[in-house]
Amino acid sequence: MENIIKIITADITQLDVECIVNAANNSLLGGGGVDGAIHRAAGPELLVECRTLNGCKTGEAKITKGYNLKANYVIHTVGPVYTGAENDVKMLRLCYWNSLELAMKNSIHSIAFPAISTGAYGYPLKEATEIALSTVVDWIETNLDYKMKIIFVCFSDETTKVYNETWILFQNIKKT
Ligand code: AR6
Repeated sequence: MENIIKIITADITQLDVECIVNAANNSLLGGGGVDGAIHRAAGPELLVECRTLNGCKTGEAKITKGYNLKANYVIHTVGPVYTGAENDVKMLRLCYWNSLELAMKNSIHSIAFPAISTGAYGYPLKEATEIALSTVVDWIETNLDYKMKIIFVCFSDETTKVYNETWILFQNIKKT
């Protein structure tokens, strides 16, 4: 599992992978945070294509080209605005799951995720990280015949620390 999943500190817009995931909003017409950074780096054509998609429901995912990005594709997914309700978990899980399904459907074999919902949408980082890691591991185990390299891109050392700690914890739980 270690060579399939990687945790790094980076700006997701600079990555040389087939596909990066955008933590977007329901309009898919851009915003702040990682969404704003992706639109700036991809250039205005990304917004033109996004306008044709008729938005995106929370937990769902839609794909566009990457334009000026090194990545060929952007998968836009919409995380939940954190409320503390049980449905948040379900929605955040769906973001990772549906992004991976869509990537596979498009024959993509490398994908980079930001920490969806943990910025403007207020999801507590530790909880969101547990959901991100467990969902991706479940997906890999469900699709063992499909080769997918998954990179978790943390935007700060603090986030990376939480991801690494959660990953170690997770490995220990799996072993017992
Ligand atoms: N590379 C990687 N991660 C980043 C980058 C980057 N360039 N920039 C920020 N992050 P957020 P959300 C991290 O707020 O919580 C937008 O306005 C950031 O540090 O981007 O899902 C949308 O349009 C945090 O850990 O997304 C929506 O309205 C993580 O990305 C709303 O924000 C997510 O933070 C979505 O909120």
